[in-house]
Amino acid sequence: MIFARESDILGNEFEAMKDEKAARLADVLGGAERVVVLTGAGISAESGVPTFRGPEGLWRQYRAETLATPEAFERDPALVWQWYDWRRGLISRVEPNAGHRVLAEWENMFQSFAVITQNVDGLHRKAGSRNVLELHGDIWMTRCTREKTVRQNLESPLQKIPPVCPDCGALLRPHIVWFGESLDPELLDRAFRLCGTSQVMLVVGTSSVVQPAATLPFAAAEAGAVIIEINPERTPLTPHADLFMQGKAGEILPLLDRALKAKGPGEGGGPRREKPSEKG
Ligand code: BJW
Repeated sequence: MIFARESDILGNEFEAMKDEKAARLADVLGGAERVVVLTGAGISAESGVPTFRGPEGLWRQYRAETLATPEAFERDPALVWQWYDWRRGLISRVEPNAGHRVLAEWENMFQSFAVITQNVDGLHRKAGSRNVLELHGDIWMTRCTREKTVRQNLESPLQKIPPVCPDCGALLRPHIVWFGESLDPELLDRAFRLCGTSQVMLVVGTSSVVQPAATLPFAAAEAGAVIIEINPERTPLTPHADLFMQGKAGEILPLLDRALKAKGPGEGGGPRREKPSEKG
């Protein structure tokens, strides 16, 4: 009994601490006009899409380097497509969660609001976000390996693996950025510009290890933005974040949303980046 009560108290204290942090974050956010969010696989975890590097990570079963490289595709396109076909099937059956929905709603609450995502699952757009930069591509798009034509392909499961171009018969590949490949330079440039002009940057559900996405929060911080990280685990970014909200995106973002709405409209002057009062 004593243990149960003690853990209750600890639980309540933890919740109170979270609420207090959420209120502080709402102050920061409420005063901002330009907000940018960087998301990773963690934001889709509560929708049922496995992350890459967590305990449930895809690459526990399938080695990343076996599947997500141009060399792997050259060696065995059917294997790589089987992996994507499986993921497309899984993604087609899931829905955006509360985290995606809050971010979609926030697009209407700030003068400038953008989501930069490393995810290829399309769940931000499905939740209603319109200003989304998909840095690593889109799992529903294919690219002809000969003509480079990019097309939407919603077929799931795929009739033919590996699929071929309807125009020229060459092999199609997923329109996704694999290891060792460059990101779309225009898109990346836009992402860096957004980070360089934002007052607040939220970094949600990413392990912050894959470049160049992992550099974006540093660019934002350099330009004076307040960096808020949301993740159940600490990451290489955590020591550099101004505020770290430890927890799941689908819980923390609605908590922040409630705190923001309880606070009412902000003055919009923009938060100032004091040298991190709290880290981690
Ligand atoms: C929750 C949660 C919940 C759980 N709520 N959170 C040496 C140094 C620097 C760079 C390099 C280097 N060697 C090579 C490179 C470059 C390489 C790189 O960064 N490698 C590192 C791994 C070292 N990068 C590239 O190759 C990029 N291209 C490039 O840089 O070109 C120039 C160049 C080339 C070569 C050498 C040098 C320069 C391209 C990167 C493309 C990444 N593509 C992938 C695969 C796409 C396949 C697909 O999706 O189908 O994109 S990799 C994979 O990682 C995927 C993801 O978008 C990306 C990021 O992962 P993410 O989103 O962070 O997921 P996880 O699983 O890692 O983390 C999930 C997080 O969520 C965890 O923190 C959890 O705690 C958390 N979480 N539940 C909130 N409920």
